[in-house]
Amino acid sequence: MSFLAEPTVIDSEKRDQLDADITLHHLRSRTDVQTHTSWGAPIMWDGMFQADLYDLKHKTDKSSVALTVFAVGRYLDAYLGAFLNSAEQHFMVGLPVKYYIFTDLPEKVPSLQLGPQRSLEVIRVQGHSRWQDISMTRMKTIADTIESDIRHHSTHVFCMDVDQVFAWRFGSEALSDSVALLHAYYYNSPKEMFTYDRNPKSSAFMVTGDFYYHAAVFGGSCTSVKAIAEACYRGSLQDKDSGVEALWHDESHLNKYFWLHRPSKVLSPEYCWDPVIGQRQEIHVTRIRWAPKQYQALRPNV
Ligand code: 5GW
Ligand code: MN
Repeated sequence: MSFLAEPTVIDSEKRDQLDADITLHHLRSRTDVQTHTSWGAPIMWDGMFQADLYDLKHKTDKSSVALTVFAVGRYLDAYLGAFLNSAEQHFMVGLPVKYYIFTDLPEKVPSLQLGPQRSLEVIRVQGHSRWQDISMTRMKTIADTIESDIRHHSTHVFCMDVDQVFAWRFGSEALSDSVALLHAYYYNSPKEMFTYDRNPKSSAFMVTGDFYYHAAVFGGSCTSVKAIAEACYRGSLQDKDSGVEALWHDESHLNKYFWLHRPSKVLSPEYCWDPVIGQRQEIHVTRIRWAPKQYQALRPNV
């Protein structure tokens, strides 16, 4: 209808200008690191983007973000409070955010003072005695929840491990159709070092790839993340039938998926850094930090 046409035109012009500004900024920046993949996806490093331009773009686009996290068994007490409190400070501030907490202990989810336009939903899941089974059903749970709930509330989804803490802006510059994270231990390594699944019997089997991605953070549009989660779940089901299990479980399947369907945006290891590695010249900020591992104390016997 004609009375709608005019504002739409202005909006799309504004949006094109914003996209142009954002791209221009990318071109000017960082010469010490790789800022684009061979297929043209940006690799996000501090200094190569202007945060307020992304925020303006995503507010104009009415982007909203779901954050899914599993806190099963002892991981809840150990990590969830610090994860959520720090997410309130740093994750997608200024955009609507909905947390989805999957746990076998809903009554133990810490209460939290949420900022405006931020909400939290707790969803009960079964605790399995074998982590491999939790891990496998995690992808199915994510896909099912995107279909039944998330896609009605949010335009984008991030899926994260709980054993980490936000320490700096993790903002709208991280949003894209499909988003993968460079693993802090492999972003600098020669490809031969990547720990892909090398078992030809596994559906996650691969020989070469682009990068080694870390499964602790991935995301994208609802449609893309649902497809990612479904493919990983299918892969692990197929492996179960073949009597094998991928070397790094979800992470192996995720790496296979992103090899076949390359991500539209890649996050530098700033977005999930292990402080144990120490100082590196190219790491100017650490946006998420791994919490210290406490495998002995926290994991069920596997
Ligand atoms: C993980 C490994 C062995 C046994 C149990 C678990 C486990 C993982 C668990 O008992 N409870 C749980 O909530 N998780 C979820 O899976 C957490 O969100 C956790 O961050 C994620 C991946 O497991 P991590 O963090 O132990 O795996 P790594 O690869 O980061 O060491
Ligand atoms: Mn973890």
